[in-house]
Amino acid sequence: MTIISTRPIAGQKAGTSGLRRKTRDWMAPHFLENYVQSTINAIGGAKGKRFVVGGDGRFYNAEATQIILRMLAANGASEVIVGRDGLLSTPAASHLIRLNNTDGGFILSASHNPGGIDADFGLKFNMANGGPATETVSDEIYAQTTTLAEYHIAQTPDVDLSIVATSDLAGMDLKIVDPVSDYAELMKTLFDFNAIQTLFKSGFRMRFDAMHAITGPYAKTILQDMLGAPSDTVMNGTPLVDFGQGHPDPNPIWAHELMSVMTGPDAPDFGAASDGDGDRNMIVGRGAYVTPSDSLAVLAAHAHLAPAYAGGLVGVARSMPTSAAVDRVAAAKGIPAFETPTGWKFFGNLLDAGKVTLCGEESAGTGSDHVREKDGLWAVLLWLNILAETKLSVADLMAEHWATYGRNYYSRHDFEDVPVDVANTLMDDLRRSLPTLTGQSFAGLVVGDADDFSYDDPVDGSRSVSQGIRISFQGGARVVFRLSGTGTQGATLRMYVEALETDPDALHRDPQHALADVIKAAHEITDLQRRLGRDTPDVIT
Ligand code: VG1
Ligand code: CO
Repeated sequence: MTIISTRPIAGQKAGTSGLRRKTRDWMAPHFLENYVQSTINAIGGAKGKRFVVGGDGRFYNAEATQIILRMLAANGASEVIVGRDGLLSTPAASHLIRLNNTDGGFILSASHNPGGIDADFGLKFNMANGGPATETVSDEIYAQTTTLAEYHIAQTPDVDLSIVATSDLAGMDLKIVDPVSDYAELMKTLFDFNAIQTLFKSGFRMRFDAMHAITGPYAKTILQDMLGAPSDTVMNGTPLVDFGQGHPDPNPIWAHELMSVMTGPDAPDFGAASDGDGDRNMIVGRGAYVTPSDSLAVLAAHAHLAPAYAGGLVGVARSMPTSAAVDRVAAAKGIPAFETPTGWKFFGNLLDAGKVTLCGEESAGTGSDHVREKDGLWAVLLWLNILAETKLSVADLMAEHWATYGRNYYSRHDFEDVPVDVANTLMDDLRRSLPTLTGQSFAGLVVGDADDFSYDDPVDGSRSVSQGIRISFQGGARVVFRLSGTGTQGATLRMYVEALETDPDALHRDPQHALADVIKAAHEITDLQRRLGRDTPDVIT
């Protein structure tokens, strides 16, 4: 055991989901060690505590896992449960923390960000409830990084993590577990596996794009081995350290390989994709892409068809930029709908307090109270369970949903790699203009209300401010602006547009056309073209 002197490294402040930086930054002397020790200090030390460790398998996952294990041992942890080869999807890690009643877990992931030595790496700490560190704990971790003077590490050789076994690392119990099996067992308790098996037996075909990331082994085990889907169901199913040079973000742009299968001749009935760490999902039917906000609403409307949710939902929650489609379902069911800031850490308290069963975000994250993270494969299985019960196609299910609740046309436009000062000035100016926006007209739309979203947590009373600017127009349309908190280069401006349509003859339009006026108004309000020097987004979801 040695104590290494170190100095604070500037800027180790977590964003929306843990700390994400360029991989080479993490590989620089003391960078990872400082952050891990600061996390340990922030939670009052590791002595006698038990943790889960695992990551999405990206470049540096293996090396970083070894360092974290040696540091936990040197800080006196009594036991670490680690996924074989240092691998765990984010939802599987959340489940293992809860299943084993550990004190928390370290998840090595930069999620949907690309992987590789010249790409991104990340680390986040999850707490004993299995959920991401709250804002309060995240702030404490950051405070620790600014004063850190030393860290503890065991000087031991690398552990062989390739075999499921129990061993000892410098006095700490080390349990290497299969990354998939406990998670797969949990899924079996939530869904009607027989009904889904019957669906596949009847000739129902699906493609699951693991995008060369962590869900490959999970999807193969659950969909193909347990549920009997054909062996060509999972595509890009072998995790690679650079995700095959791809961008493991499940949206129509980055999952274009799946999209072309689903819109091509002889398309399967159902398509899905997941992200780098397995917590996101994209859902697409034959020729029918499902917007994540709509997916959340459909799941809320039909969750009772799956055994775990047969008793109904106690409530639902969505992040603020997510469309209000799920609110309409909640209203019809007479259950509460909560609106939180972006990021899963805000759902944890609501789930722990039993106020909500289902939650989701427009960025393709959906989850329930079965873990404390969003969960990609879980969402896919709930969809399959619903399709098995309703016997409807995805397109028909969507048509039925919109006919019942109306359609919240929705789209997110991302402007990436914007100079940080340009992005900040745009947001500051917008914020300053808020008091005068109401009543003004842009592209023919009159502003009804405009504010900078802040959230008062109904469980612990904490307040989070400046969580995105929302501007609603008379007639129900709205636009939201916020800056991404997961990027590692420049700023990403996210513009979220939404408009409710209830006219039965106008439910099947192209969202970009249906939203054209709102998009135009949003550009006018921010003077976007002049400020960014362009008006075409990099990514449209
Ligand atoms: C993005 C998404 C947000 C999500 C977060 C982490 O954050 O918008 O909804 O919770 O990523 O997801 P931001 O700050 O870039 O908008 V993951 O799957 O990247 O851990
Ligand atoms: Co993710």
